[in-house]
Amino acid sequence: MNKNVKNGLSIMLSLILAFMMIVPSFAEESEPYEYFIQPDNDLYAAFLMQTSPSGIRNGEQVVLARAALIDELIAAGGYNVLFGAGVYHDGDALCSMWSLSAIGYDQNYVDICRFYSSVPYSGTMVDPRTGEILCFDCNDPVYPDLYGPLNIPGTRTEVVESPQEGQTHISSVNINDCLYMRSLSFIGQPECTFITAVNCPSIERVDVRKCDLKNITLQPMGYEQPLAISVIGDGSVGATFYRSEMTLGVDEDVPSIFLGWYVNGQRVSGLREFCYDGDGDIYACFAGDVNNDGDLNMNDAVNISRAAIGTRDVSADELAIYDANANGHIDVSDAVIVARLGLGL
Ligand SMILES: [Ca+2]
Ligand SMILES: [Ca+2]
Repeated sequence: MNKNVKNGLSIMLSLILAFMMIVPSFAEESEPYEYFIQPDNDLYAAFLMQTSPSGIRNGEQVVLARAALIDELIAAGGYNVLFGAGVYHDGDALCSMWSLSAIGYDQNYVDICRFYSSVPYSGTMVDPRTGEILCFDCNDPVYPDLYGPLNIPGTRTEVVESPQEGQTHISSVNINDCLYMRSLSFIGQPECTFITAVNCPSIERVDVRKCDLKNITLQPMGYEQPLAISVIGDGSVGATFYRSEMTLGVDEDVPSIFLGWYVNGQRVSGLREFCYDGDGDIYACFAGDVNNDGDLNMNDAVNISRAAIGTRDVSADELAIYDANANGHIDVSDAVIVARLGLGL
């Protein structure tokens, strides 16, 4: 081959190689920068963008809570607040609340989903005995109010830590298909009605209580099928799980009439708290067994139907037992709920 042709080919090859090496880096730069692996990035960003009824985004709530503490420290005087540490724009997926880990180079994920941020600062004090000036470092937490559902299914997250009791207006929690999740805790959030943690084979600890939970679906370590816990009538439930032991409970501040736990229309326990090792559907009933015979069946459904059409008198005290969907009145849909439970549907 002609030497000039060879040289030409070599130069072309070099140029192609150089181009191939450069193009991916251009491509990377042209993509929007994502700090977390997917789907974590999009799901946590979406949570931070949710707003309160007054239009404040969750990300802003974090920044406002931090700013309030910083103002307080400045007003008190004598403290050096380390501004900037962990403060990010609310629209960013990166937020000072989350605890982060990395897998490989630049593959960040939220390992602990927690609901507080913190403000680092330093100060000085005088030792009362020696008069010596001592320096100290502090890191005070702030607990922002947060709104809307927490939907993080399929993420790499390993732990969900509970907010402080009464801290948030979070309405539901979905951590389905979180294969690395080890622990879920969610306690005392009064707006939260629904928690689902299906296909979470690594979960060895669950503690969900004292919310307003109407439905809890769990499939933690060792469960081949999910366990679905639902409320009938006006009440709320909780569940705790550690390794193989599942305990179901009725929240304390619910009305005093608790009929019991029902499976396929039959009462399996009348205790407010009890250990349960089954899966499938179980119902915490505050309503339904209107003839008080321990079962939910067509007899109850017929009695509720009669009350709904006015051919059976129901006193004000009895209303709660008939009102299966807890909407404040008796109608045919209450009868349908009880009939379906009685038939195991
Ligand atoms: Ca009955
Ligand atoms: Ca009703």
